[in-house]
Amino acid sequence: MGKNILVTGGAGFIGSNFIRYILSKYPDYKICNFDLLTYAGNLENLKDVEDNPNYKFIKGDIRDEKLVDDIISQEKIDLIVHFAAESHVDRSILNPDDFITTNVIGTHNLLKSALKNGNIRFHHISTDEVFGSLSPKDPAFNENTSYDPRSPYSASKAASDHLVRAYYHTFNLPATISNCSNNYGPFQFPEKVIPLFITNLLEGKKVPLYGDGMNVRDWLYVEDHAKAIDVIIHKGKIGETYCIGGNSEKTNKELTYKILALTGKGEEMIEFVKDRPGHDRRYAMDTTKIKNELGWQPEVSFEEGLKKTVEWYKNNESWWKNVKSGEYQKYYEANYGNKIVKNIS
Ligand code: NAD
Ligand code: TDX
Repeated sequence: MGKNILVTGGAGFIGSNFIRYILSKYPDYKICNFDLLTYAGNLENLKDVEDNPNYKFIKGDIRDEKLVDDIISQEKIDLIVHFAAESHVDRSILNPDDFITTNVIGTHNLLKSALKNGNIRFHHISTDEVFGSLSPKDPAFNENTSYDPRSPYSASKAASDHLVRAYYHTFNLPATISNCSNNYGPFQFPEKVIPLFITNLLEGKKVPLYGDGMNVRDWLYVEDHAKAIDVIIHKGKIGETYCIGGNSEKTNKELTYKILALTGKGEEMIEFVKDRPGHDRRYAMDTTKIKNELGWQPEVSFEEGLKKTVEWYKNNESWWKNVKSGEYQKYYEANYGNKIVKNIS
């Protein structure tokens, strides 16, 4: 039997890659993409699927409780995959308000509506950042690591994770959570370090490396994340959390040198800048549980993924130039405004 999936935040980086993956793998699944189109939402990310009869886009805000409820009931949704969030740490330092309303209250609206409309299966997309910061020799985070968020972004994501668990334990909502490490790949907004550095270098600009450049992140190619979510929504155990990661820890300096090599630039393009306040030193994920219980592991190595990503940005200059100039925000008006299938009152 096919599924009728509500994807929130599907016009963003990971959500759009997930939608493309699911539509091509499951021809009998329907996807309703519900997204506010904030600065991070871009319908150009889904140009190739917008005419697919199994795909529908609805513009709206997960903070709008009535709209969320109307869509979930009218679209006869039987699975919610919840990506929508404010996702950039630096923005959460400058202005945390939207992080609290979208990530916490928006998630709560979805949970309430999932419960009310027949206890709908709910998968919540979260991050490794909820676990805090590791020292160089600490063991990697796993599903039993205590929460210790340290930025407004990670604190808001932690709060949303707690609410999902509360709805499972208190109301038996059939929910799962995944906490994933840093993603990279096509269609990532060039505020995040990898696309920012690639596009800066392609434009002949310097790259701003924070602090001493020795902070460590674990990198996962975005399609591997989509595959992990696919196994969790099909085989994951209700009430469980799964840690997802690339087993690929790199210092930011190491990462920068790799990007310099792939773009043919030298180290004079690095500019060391003031550190991010509260900058988490290291993230790392232990992915034993999802590997042993669900048979998932990353397929794309960091070297291969980064090479593909640099190639993608080289070949899709108009996409990122539109994003950097702000032009992309006109795409919805020009191409999509009258294509919304249903107006929800
Ligand atoms: P993104 O910023 O690229 O996309 C977020 C999407 O959510 C955008 O399309 C935006 O328009 C939409 N959105 C924001 N506020 C909304 C609202 N109030 N109502 C409806 N839609 C709204 O983010 P991403 O990098 O694709 O991340 C997706 C999810 O994955 C987030 O929950 C994030 O916390 C999580 N995550 C991201 C990473 C990463 O490395 N990018 C890693 C682990 C987890
Ligand atoms: O200009 C920069 N210079 C720099 O040195 C930027 C934007 C970042 N950095 C550093 C900070 C981090 O150590 O690079 C590292 C990665 O930074 P981001 O791309 O901002 O990602 P991060 O803060 O690690 O958070 C990301 O991973 C987990 C996503 O943005 C989150 O949504 C996700 O939950």
